[in-house]
Amino acid sequence: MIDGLDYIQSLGANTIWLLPVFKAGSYHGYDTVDYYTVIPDYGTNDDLIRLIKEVHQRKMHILLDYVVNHTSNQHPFFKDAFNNPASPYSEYYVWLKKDQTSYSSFAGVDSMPILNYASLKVRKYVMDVALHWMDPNNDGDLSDGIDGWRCDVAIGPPHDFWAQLRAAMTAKNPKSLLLGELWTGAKEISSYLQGNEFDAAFDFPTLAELTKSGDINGGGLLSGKSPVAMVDISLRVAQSLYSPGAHVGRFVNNHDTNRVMSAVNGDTTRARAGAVWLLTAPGTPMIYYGEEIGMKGSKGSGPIYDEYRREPLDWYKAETGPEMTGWFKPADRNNRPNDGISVEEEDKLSGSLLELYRRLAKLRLDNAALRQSGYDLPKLDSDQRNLYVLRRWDSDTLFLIIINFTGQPVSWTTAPDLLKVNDQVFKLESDAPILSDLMTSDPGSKMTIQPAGYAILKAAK
Ligand SMILES: [Ca+2]
Ligand SMILES: [Ca+2]
Repeated sequence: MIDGLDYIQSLGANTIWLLPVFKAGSYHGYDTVDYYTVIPDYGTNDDLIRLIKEVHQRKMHILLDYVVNHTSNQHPFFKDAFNNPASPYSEYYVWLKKDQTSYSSFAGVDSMPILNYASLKVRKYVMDVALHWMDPNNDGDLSDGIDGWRCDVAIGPPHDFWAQLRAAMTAKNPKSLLLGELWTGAKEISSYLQGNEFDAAFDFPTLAELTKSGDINGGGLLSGKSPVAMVDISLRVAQSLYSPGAHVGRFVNNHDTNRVMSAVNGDTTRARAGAVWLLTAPGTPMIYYGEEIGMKGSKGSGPIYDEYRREPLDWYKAETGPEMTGWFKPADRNNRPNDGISVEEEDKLSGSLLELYRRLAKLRLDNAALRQSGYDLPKLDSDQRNLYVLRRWDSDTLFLIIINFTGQPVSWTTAPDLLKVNDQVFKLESDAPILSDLMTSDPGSKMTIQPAGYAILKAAK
């Protein structure tokens, strides 16, 4: 990880979210056995602390994944309490039988018993772990501590617990971030973003409009299968419901969904359009490792499922090399050696997907108008209504991001109204886009945008 920080920074990222790193029962780590010890395959606790310090030296941030809804059934508390009503840890879990042989578990999976948040001891335990990793040697110097938590299954524990945890984290480090995996509807997500619980949440409802199903490829706006209006509505709902200070994570895939390159059935032009959507979107873009080089990954049909969407980052042309893990390499995996998809093959390659991610990230970092700023989805004339058009602006600059997710070419002329925001009037610096793909310019500032084509226009005062 430390050796990979240059690469991560080359994507414009300033924050790293690590999937679970604590000792667990399964390869994925979402069934914790020991919240105080790093998985030996990944390294030692000291290695993690070294990583945190290296990240901080670069003025970056690091979030760890916190599995708080449940533990592993191999966690010592559960092992002690199972079939043992006299155990001091009985109140930590939710028993369905008096003899404590039957219990509530996450998604009905026996290996993940749900923690009992009615217990004050559970709350204290979970908060102690959270605060520990924010300053592991407890000397008040936070440089060895993480910058926040991404909480798994955050709709599990009750609201008042999150408020309690947020308050405890603020007391320790007011700048720390509490990010929830609130995989639910916009209204319910907003109930956690009122200011005293989560600071940040992922926009799952918009993801659902972009790809329809995380498990089935070829659906949603990115594949040109659903109307742009659905994403428009989803972004508007988020804008109106979520408190203005909330950080809204935007993404086109994660470790629980098919990878975006597979979601668009391997159509590189559509993956590129998805990258433009992501890295110009309002909120905070999240890149799931490997999407930036176009790795594929679709849920398996059993008995192995998610591993296919979690293949190791393909660093090398040969799919093997120094420091690259090879923990999952079945014959029917989604990624191959010499398939043109690896960091090594794309790193210096003009026109690669990786290059596009870096260009878009740089554009975002270089322009405040593309980050925390005003945005809207303007109303368009009927012949252009099928285009995705986003405006982003600050006091100096206005960007128009135009993406054609449909299967037909669409022509575009910038209507003068689109260059007016409230009382401000902007002027296009040039009729030519600053970044585009699959687009032709005709005389008289008319453009034709092909399917999966896009254009980013920049205007100034
Ligand atoms: Ca410290
Ligand atoms: Ca490859």
